[in-house]
Amino acid sequence: MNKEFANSLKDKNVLVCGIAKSGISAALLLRDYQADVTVQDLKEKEKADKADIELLEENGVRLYMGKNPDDIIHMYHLIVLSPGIPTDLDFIKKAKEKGIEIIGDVELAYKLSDAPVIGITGTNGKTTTTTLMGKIAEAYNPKTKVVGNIGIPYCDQVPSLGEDALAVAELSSFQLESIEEFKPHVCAVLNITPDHLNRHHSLENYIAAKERIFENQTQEDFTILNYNDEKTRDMAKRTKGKVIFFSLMGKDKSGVFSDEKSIYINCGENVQKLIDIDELNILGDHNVENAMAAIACAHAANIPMDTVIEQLKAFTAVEHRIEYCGEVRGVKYYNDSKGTNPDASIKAVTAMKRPICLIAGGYDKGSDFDEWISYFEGRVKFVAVIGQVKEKIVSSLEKAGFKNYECADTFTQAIDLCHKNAKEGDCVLLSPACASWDMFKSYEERGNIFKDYVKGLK
Ligand code: UMA
Repeated sequence: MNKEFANSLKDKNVLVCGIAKSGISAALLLRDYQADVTVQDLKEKEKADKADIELLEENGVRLYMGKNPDDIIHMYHLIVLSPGIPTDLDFIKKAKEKGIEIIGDVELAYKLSDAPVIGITGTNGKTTTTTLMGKIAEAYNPKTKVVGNIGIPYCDQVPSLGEDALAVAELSSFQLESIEEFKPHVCAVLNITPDHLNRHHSLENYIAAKERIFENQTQEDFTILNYNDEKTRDMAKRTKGKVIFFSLMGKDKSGVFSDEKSIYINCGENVQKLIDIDELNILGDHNVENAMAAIACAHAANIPMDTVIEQLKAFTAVEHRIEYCGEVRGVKYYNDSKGTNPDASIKAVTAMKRPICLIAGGYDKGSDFDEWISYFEGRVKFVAVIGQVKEKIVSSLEKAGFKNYECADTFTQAIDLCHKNAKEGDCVLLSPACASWDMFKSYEERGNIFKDYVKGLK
């Protein structure tokens, strides 16, 4: 804990931006330290969740709603940003010029807690790896808390994060963009492919945000990197932490690596076989990588390999990530609502063992869809296209000569189209390659609606 920071909060004027999960959690934590807190949100008070507003008001939090806080920022000494607030907004630039401290919710939680952190980032696989790592860590230390982008605000768990606890944090580029002192003892960068380019403006900026995960590490700390991904391999040159690589089909047999059959570790002088790949209950090469990343993190955190192996064998798919939802008339249905970018969706498309009727589209994050479509041949037989990005996907499909698609006006209409086009032995896969924010609150909501609808088809 940064005691000086904690002590400075009493009666300090703090502005928290964003009144959703992270902002509410940060505001309440700041109230515990007797800060004078205002929360701000672009949405009007009438449109906000009533219970949220009541909770904040009961706790003495002031509200500023319906616009950006440009007119009031001069009143604050500290601004705490929710992850969804773009850091290049005018009021943030203005606040920086005035020398006002600006941090994100992850930095706030880190400053106010004592537990060591295992931090996991990357474009894809974060949620699966974090969940698996959480199970492994919890089996070793019951005081483990899983936090972050996974849907549990870090600030929520601060009261339980004493010295003897352990935080396993899923971290997005949005969250890492606004850290200061945040220093995970162990961190992993799983892979990098273009994502969130509308927020970060360039791939370089996106990578720079991700790399901040090891910015404060020293030689006492560990950086786990994917050897097969050129961009993460290159990060080894820039971290001060001790590097452990993980590698699918690792040729040099060092770090954590696999061959066709098994996963091994070699972090000393000898190679130890840990588990056969067919003993894992998660599908696809990308999940072998996720398992290897968690093994490397566990090794760095001194967790015995027996515990790791036991948890690896028990672990099953994470909700919304190539989640099997059942069979209707010989057609299998899979929910991969967490496939929110082209690369994640490629992982799902290539993991399927049957011809695919695919539901794709959603909020436009500035992604390019050409490479994603190049994986369709011999795999995807029909696409139902939805959402704000519809026209962009259609033009990529046409360019690739893929004709068997239809556009749908609603999400359930897209499911119906796939249901109609699928034959016995096929599968229907929701793996949109896009965020959900144009039609849904979150990818969880999209995935749950899909699962409920599929139940109805049965
Ligand atoms: N808002 C403004 N001004 C703006 C933008 C947003 O006032 O310019 C307001 C919105 O009106 C809304 C609030 O900010 O009321 C939303 O804040 P938020 O987007 O930070 O939402 P939270 O519910 O706090 O969720 C955030 C993460 N969301 C994002 O990063 C977009 C959640 O990640 C995370 O689980 C949660 O904190 C807890 O840590 C979700 C996500 O989609 C899963 N992440 C992206 C991803 O994985 O690709 C990065």
